[in-house]
Amino acid sequence: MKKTIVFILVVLLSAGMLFANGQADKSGSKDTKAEPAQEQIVLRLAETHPADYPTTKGDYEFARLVGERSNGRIKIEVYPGRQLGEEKAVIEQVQFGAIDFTRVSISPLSAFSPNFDALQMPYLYRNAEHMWQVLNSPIGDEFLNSLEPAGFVGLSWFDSGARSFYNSVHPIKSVADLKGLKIRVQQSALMVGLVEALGAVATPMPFGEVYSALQTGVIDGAENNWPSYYSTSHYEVAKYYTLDEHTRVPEITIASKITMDKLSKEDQELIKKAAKDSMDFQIKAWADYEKVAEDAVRANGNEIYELPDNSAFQAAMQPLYDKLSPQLKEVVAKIRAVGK
Ligand code: GTR
Repeated sequence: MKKTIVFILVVLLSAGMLFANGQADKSGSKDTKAEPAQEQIVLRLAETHPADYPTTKGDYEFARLVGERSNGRIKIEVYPGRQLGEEKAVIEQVQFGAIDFTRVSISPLSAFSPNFDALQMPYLYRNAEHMWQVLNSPIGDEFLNSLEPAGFVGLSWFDSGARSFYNSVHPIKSVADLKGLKIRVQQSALMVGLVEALGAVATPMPFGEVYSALQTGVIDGAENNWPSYYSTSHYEVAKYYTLDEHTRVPEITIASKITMDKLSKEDQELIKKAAKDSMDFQIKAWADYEKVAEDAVRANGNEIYELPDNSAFQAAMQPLYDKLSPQLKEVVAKIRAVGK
């Protein structure tokens, strides 16, 4: 009896295998003879952060969704850790189609599309929720679409928390404490103006050069969110961190317009949707890592100063608002009105 069952099982299993092989052969011959397989499209995405950083995790999720929804026909290769260059140089390459996608901070992007300054003004948002209300409103989409004349297709937003100052000289407890400090900023005119408005000396510099500049004393400090302060190890060489939260600067994923124009309308839509659908994943990864970073920096014994009141910082930055063009002033007013 047992033997008979085993025999039947073996027969069934081999039949199953034959069937599976048959299927493979069938689809194989279908691909190669009747209808040639569609060619795989391989696209590259540049990311400044390392592979385990939350924005990079968001990039991988975007790539995964595109791969899954196109049945592997469109492959997005993510290059983390500045392998394809520093942000400004990467944006230039995306502009002329040498790199297909990048995830960047909107600060360096504003050199290519100056309206983006309106989205990263100091103390613009009441809190994180307000920023997300804006980005998820038609205003957010208008910003994404506004990149086309500069040669980009804006795809999606990622979280980047709030940026604050850190330095290796002394705790910053008031605007006066910033006076004369050499502070690294992203390659953005607005960020230069922001640091100068506080009486410090702005030093624009690519992200990857900041650690050694801090270590060798070329600069006294920089500004960033918890995850970047931690993941870059800047916290090891600049131990004073003041939570002034001067800006919330959204991260953005952009595509080269040259790349997108070569794709079918359906593929363009698939990519746009996948990018938007990767946002929740990144926002969750961000929240998790922000906590990990803060805990690690505090455990390291860094001196963290929580400003009881940031009104003096806010007042010092008013000249930046006064300098905005009438159009951007209007956009700022629209942003402020969201959720009120
Ligand atoms: C980070 C941001 C990076 C880069 C960096 C910088 O917060 O995620 O894309 O812009 O700041 O300060 O250069």
